[in-house]
Amino acid sequence: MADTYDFQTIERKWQAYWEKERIYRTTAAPGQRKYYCLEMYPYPSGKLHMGHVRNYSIGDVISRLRRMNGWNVIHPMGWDAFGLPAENAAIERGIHPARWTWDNIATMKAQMKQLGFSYDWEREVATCDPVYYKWTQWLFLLLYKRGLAYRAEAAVNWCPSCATVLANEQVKDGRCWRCDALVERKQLAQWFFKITAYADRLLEDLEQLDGWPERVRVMQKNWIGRSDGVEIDFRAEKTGDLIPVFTTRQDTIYGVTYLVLAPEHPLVEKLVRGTAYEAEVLAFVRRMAHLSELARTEQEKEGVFTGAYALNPLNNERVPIWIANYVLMDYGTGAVMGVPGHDQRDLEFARQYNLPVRIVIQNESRSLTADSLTAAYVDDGPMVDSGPFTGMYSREGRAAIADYIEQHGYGRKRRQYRLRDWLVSRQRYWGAPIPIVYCHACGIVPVPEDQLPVLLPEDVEFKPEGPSPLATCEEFVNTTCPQCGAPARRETDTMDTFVDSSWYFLRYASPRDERQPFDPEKVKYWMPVDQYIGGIEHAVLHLLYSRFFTKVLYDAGYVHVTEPFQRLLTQGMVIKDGAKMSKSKGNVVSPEDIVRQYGADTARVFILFAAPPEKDLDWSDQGVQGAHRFLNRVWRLVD
Ligand code: ANZ
Ligand code: ZN
Repeated sequence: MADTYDFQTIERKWQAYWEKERIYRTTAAPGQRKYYCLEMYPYPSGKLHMGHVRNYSIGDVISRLRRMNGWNVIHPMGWDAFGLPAENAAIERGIHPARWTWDNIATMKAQMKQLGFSYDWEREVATCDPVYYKWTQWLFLLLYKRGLAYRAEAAVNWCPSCATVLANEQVKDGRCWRCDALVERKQLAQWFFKITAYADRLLEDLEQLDGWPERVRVMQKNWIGRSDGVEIDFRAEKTGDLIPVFTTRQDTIYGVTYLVLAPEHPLVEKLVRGTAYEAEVLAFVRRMAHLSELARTEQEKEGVFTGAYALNPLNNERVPIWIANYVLMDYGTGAVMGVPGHDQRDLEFARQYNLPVRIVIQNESRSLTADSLTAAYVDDGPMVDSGPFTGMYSREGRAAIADYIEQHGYGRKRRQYRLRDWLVSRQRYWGAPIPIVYCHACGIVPVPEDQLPVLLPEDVEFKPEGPSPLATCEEFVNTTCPQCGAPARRETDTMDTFVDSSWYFLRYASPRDERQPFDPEKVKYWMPVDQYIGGIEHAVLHLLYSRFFTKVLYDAGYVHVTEPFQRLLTQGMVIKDGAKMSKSKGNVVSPEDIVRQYGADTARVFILFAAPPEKDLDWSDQGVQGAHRFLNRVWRLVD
């Protein structure tokens, strides 16, 4: 009897057998209970890292258990294959993005097979494959037809290092999610998906998702950021223009001591035109125009007085109008009422510029005075110095003042969201071309469905700077208008790769279908995903976008579910020496080495037993050896 088992021979033998017998192949079997186990597909970056191994080991063990319990389990895998790194490889090393991507896919697929994951490889998809992105383009057209895709000029997030725009969800603390560069603001015409039309449903349906971690639900809720408040019409004293402000704290209206407009507010120019304040105000506006939202709101509060005044509709009081960095144009109305007694940002601003502070809500346990106030009092309490509302409790005051304002025509109740429409165009080559043509006579013309896919031309030039290779590829750009036949130009932006991943879980149901994105009958059998497993970093990106797409497809009658993922497991990180295992930290343990030295089962057993799946896992070489010894003991016992 040997005392260590020959894992190499065993693994090779059985993996070959599984492949030959196609034992992980699944087919829809109406009547048999199904289980859809899905792990987030990887970006084909080159090699699997330990984070992948953990994610996929968890999914694999769930799939295997379900199969053993008699469920018809679909367990597919694919590739999130469009994206910038491929393009950078082309620029830096002269390898075509397609070549680079497909090579990486081959390597990573071989690694997955070595690890013994039980995927049905016959369902494999790669989003960069024309047979896949044809349907991504079809979905773009579906959204366009339904009024959910539109082109607009807007101040957008621009990553100077990736040389492309980003969606709001892709800006983390003012930086690019991919490369960490500071994001700038630019005024550009771009394509958007109207995810805001689904804000209420995306919010309300979170309640059904009781198989999701509470943390992710809270993150989505905050990201959608619904708030109920009032828009109150102040009036500019000289020009007579209405200045609506959005507030959730109308109970503090008697505490307003100034008004603040965002630097881009359309009234700013008119208010200062021809006055002594004009030059200084416009200089401030110009300076702010270049700063990102983060740079503006995280910096010290800064502003200038416009010289103009506005009237508070409730008490006719005259308050100065300022502009400041901390008010954003794209939230609410781009104007706020300054209440330094009860809003911290306003208090900081008021102290800086010597604006009056007024207490209109009292702290019941400790009486507040305006002069000694060091932190704004933001809680509820009895209202003071508030005209006819004095003595009311602020919570009731909010409702009473909102009604009063509507009754007197001083404003209106309003629901406001933080969520913005999803910016989906990217000025890059390696993505699905947006299927749109611009014609002089017809304007924006969608490419007819029977002309899909709009193929990415292969023979283009990759340069480190300047416009995307598509924009300079004449054969691609020049086309004819599908409507009138006149010479026309193609859209040269490609789609955000998050569009590709917003529907891949549906494509797995019928991955080779050439007539439709997915077979509704198959989707009916397999969907929803019963268990989804992936990283928390997608809490408001992929997971929100996929929910949005599913709802659109539901409304269009293509799917029967309104939510794609029944249960979600967000696995913890793999940590080594106190830091996340990553190339940049130089603390990487390669899955290949572990497999070579100890075998796939050791790698998987260690990863599954070293920590509960949701918790971070501390990598330990002794732990790996321990797992290996344990497997040997099992083997000896059975042998
Ligand atoms: C007066 C006030 C008094 C406020 C007070 C708060 C406390 P949420 O809950 O996130 O919707 N606000 C409105 N528009 C803004 C903008 N464009 N840029 C920056 N701040 C803006 O927040 C609503 C509150 O955010 C509003 O209520 C407004 O400040 C501010 F004691 O109005 B409040
Ligand atoms: Zn970037």
